[in-house]
Amino acid sequence: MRAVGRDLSILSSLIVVMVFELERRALASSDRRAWPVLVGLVAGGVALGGCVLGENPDFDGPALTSEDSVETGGEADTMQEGLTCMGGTLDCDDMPGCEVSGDDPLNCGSCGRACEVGGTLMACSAGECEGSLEIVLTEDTYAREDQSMSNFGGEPWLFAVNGPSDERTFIDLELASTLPPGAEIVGLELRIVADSAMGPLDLFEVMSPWSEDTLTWASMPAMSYEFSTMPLSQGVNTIDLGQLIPKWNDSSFRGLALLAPSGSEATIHSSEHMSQDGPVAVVELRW
Ligand SMILES: [Ca+2]
Ligand SMILES: [Ca+2]
Repeated sequence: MRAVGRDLSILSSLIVVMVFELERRALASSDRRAWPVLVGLVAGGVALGGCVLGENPDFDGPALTSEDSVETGGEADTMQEGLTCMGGTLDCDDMPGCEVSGDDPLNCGSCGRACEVGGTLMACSAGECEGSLEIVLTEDTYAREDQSMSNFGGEPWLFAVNGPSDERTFIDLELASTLPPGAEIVGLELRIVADSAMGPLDLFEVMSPWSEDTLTWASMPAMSYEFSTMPLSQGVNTIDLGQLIPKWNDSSFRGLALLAPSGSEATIHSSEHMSQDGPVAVVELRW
């Protein structure tokens, strides 16, 4: 295209020279036969001039073509020409043109950057991956006051009871191993299934390490203040934990404790329950 543009430029220049020469002769000789030729050459020169490909003064490379402009929304593509794709589009192959759209989940923000987590392809918007992920929480147990040395980490239920003998549920929110590197958590919910529920539950942050295999009433981890109270009903319950999102950079944060206030009690499916509907974290991500 560069050669064609140069040839057209030379042809255009020749026509201009011829026009000036004929104009000079016509004016000098008053030869009327020269006027139609003159008018034709002027028209041809203008027409050819409109087709001559212009050079970009900011760009030391070949002229842009109208085809390039249409394809890329105003700018020609291709890195070898030193130009960038516009509107979030990307040039990911060897062919001219920015062929990848700005919301391609296989090339999100850069070529080959896929919005994939655990085999699931998420959405891409304006160069950022985003989507919702359900993470099964496998570390859960409860502690029972009247059996203070017993561990219940392998049982199919979690209990929260306020009575003569209290019971407290612990659920770890360990998400880091599942999240893509650099992912920002923008939404967080806990989903649990209750076989029975009477009254609300109080939510506490757990602030020291624990394991479902060893936790007992006598060795309960440290808990912070009660940060929320959730209503609970029989069946599926979803609790907004958005206020815990800043805790993900806090290394002392070790999950949730569910305590029953006076008069409340709940029976919840654990991760060991045979119906496989134990606690789940629903995480809204962006990265
Ligand atoms: Ca391309
Ligand atoms: Ca468990």
